[in-house]
Amino acid sequence: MPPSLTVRLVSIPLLVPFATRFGTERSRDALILTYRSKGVEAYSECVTSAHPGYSIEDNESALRAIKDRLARLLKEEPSPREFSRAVSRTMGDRMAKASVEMLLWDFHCKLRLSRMADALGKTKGYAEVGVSLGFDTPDALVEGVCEALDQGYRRVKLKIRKGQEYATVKRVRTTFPDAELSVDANGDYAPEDTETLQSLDEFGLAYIEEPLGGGDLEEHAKLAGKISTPICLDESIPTVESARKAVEIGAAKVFNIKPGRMGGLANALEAIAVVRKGGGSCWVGGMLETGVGRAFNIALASLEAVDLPGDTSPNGRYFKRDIVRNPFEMKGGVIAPGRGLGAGVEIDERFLDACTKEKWRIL
Ligand code: OSB
Ligand code: MG
Repeated sequence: MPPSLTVRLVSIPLLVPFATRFGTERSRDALILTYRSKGVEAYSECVTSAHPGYSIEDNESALRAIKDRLARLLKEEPSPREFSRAVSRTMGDRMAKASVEMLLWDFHCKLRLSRMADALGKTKGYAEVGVSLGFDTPDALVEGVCEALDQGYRRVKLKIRKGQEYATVKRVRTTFPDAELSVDANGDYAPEDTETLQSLDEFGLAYIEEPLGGGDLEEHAKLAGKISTPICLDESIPTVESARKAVEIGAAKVFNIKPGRMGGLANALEAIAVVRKGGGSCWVGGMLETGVGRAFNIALASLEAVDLPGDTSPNGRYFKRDIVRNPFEMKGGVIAPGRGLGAGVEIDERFLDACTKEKWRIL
């Protein structure tokens, strides 16, 4: 059989809505890629969603990039690193590129009978897990944090927005004086808001993620000199070069590494190496992925070089039912990466079909 590439748009309801600065997600609407060749079935997920917000990319732009420009590169079955180099000559579509790159990791690992976590580097054999809580009422947040701590999560991250940050964090910190807490602003603040951000210094947060909008590394470096809470970057480090610059100028001490945001796992690995060499810390973030994308994040998060708990919750936190037959389980705040070949995902074909809104045969 000749190689084939299928892309599906799936929609899976979230157990609870996830509210951020970019809006409220009630379902995970994802592109799932399937590649079949040489007796192997490989899978990946594009981290885009139905609407731009976190990124300028969305499912439509990613689908077009895959169809019109990226799929044809699969014909040579390049290694993920060869693919990554080839697509680095063009700008943009980093999430779309990442989805094809991760498909190639899964494919080549399965061909070579290796596991993703081992192929990526030295794995600890487990990923430390934290959780990201969306906007909610103060009472609901306190309940959410309590539940997360009981479940063993090693860090709880609260989404914050301008005007509500102080009261929110104060309430949670007062209730949980010893919890490992962080906040994520998704760029809701400007340099003029420095005093507001300074007001959070009293809460002993592990870090504040993406405080300033616009992705300006110089402004983050200036802010880092004015607040005692360490800065963590997410949206403003879409490339290895931006991560390198952020390390060099002291824009952040902590780095949220998302392979989907950075154009793939090869770039994510390079960014992790740059960060650690420069004395920074890193963890692996998430984008509410289905079990497919989650498996890649967890494999990466299990590497020795990743030194902080990431946003890699078990599937069951987000989905009543997922499109995989082997969801991750968290024990003692850690998750073991997939044991199967490649990313180790076993697809629940029937549920995948039931969740599929549209399907395109691309190769
Ligand atoms: O900023 O880390 C973010 C979800 C969607 C888009 C951006 C972010 C997030 C999260 C959720 O914080 C992380 C997760 O997948 O659990
Ligand atoms: Mg973030």
